[in-house]
Amino acid sequence: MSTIEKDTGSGKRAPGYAGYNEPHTDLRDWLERIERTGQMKKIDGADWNLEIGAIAEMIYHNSPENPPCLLFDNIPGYEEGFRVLSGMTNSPKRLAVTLGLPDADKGLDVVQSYRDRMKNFEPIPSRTVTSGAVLENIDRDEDVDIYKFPVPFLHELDGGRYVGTGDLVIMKDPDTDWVNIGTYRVMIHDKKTLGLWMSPGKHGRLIREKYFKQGKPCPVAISVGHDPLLFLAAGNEVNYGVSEFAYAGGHRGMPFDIIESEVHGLPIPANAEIVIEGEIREHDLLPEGPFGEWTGYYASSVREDPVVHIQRIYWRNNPIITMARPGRPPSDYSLSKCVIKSAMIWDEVESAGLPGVKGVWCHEPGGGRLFNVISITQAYPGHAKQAALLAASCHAGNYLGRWVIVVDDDIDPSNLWDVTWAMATRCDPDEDIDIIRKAWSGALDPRKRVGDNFNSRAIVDACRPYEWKDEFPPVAESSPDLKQKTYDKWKDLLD
Ligand SMILES: Cc1cc2nc3c(=O)[nH]c(=O)nc-3n(C[C@H](O)[C@H](O)[C@H](O)COP(=O)(O)O)c2cc1C
Ligand SMILES: [Mn+2]
Repeated sequence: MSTIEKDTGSGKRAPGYAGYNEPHTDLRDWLERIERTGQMKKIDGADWNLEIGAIAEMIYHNSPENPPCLLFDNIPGYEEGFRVLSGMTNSPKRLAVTLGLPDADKGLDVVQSYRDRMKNFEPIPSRTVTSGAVLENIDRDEDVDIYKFPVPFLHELDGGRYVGTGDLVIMKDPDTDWVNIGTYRVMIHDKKTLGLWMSPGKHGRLIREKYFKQGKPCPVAISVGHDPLLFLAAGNEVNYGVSEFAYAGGHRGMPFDIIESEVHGLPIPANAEIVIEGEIREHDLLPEGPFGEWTGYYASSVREDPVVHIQRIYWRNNPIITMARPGRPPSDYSLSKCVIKSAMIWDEVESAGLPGVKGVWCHEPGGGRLFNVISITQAYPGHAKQAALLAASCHAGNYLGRWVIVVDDDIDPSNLWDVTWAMATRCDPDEDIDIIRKAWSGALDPRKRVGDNFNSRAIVDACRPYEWKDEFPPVAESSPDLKQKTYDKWKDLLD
């Protein structure tokens, strides 16, 4: 195992948490580092049928500041070593390790250092190699049996076992060869057939539509166990046309190694744990869902969806499924979602020219999408509205949003006390709330009926009105100076 290593001199990475200056090589190396920091809990003997899901839910609902990740082993009915990992990136400390950022106690610390990195960020394309641990075992055609792996049945009302939750769905655009990776849920229909649900507008769905239009099946590779850094890139909105491999490589400071898959030549991570390769055929349909989702509901109806026919399964010895169990928040990835989402929105609004951003936070009760707050130092008339509109409509903030709230820079956007106080006192609903109609939503929106993929957005200006902000009543709170003096005198009482 690596110990404290010298800086690679790339200049791109801050010294990572726990003394590592070099990126982890794969999920196993990452797990060793996490274990060393006391951030992992091993659980033996939990059943794939509902127990793994309920344990993860109950641990993450307790929501300590820095919860551990959970490594399930000795799953009844499966060989020792066939494991499931939950909550891989769901703490500020593990996010710091994963991204190679300085140690962090709070989500907003990670947002800040991610933001700093993005100022000089360059994507690094993947590198093709010919060997890697993922090739240790290859099941072909008739030997394929997805039930070989301890796939959890996660929530009581689910329509099946979901092998893909914290997954990477890898596809190639037939026109440009752009490789997209998205995290989309994957349900087992039978040992060789899977359901794959991609909401309209998601890049994987757009790519699938191109193949279908050309009358061709859509090739797909699905990694269901891998480096958590790839999961962070795949599960959040990287811009159209940018490969998530390159985006994750940019954060890593070096390329990800990929191997071309046997049947379709798709790039699969060389050190992935389990990768499924197959094709989606337009007219082979089976009912997909329901599935307990991140909004906290079983919102999408059961639909007939094109299935994935599995042609290969590549897997490492003693493979690990990386699971991300959605459900009523907090879930085993909701904090991670909020942090990355906040950082991406911050980056995008600044790239679009917005000055004066002090912080962005996408709150966990809104699953990192439905209740987002941006704080700014107001500098000109209309600045707050510009911030709200950009945060609501940039790529990272657009899909299935609901509330965007702009606050002044004395308000901590991650503190719901602060935010509700600002909404309660600085916002006049008639003057300060606008509604955007017919925005991008989807089947998971619990407030919309089946088939209605639009929703509306409330744009809330909870800043002091710019035109009379200097006359706004002063805040009734002791000054920092008075607080300091009082503290110095009354230290024993106040500590
Ligand atoms: C754990 C997890 C599960 C997700 N499941 C789905 C899903 O089933 N379908 C979907 O359309 N998006 C899902 N998403 C959201 C997409 O991964 C996200 O929008 C991502 O940007 C999609 O990649 P794309 O932008 O390349 O389309 C999920 C995200 C996470 C983190
Ligand atoms: Mn994409």
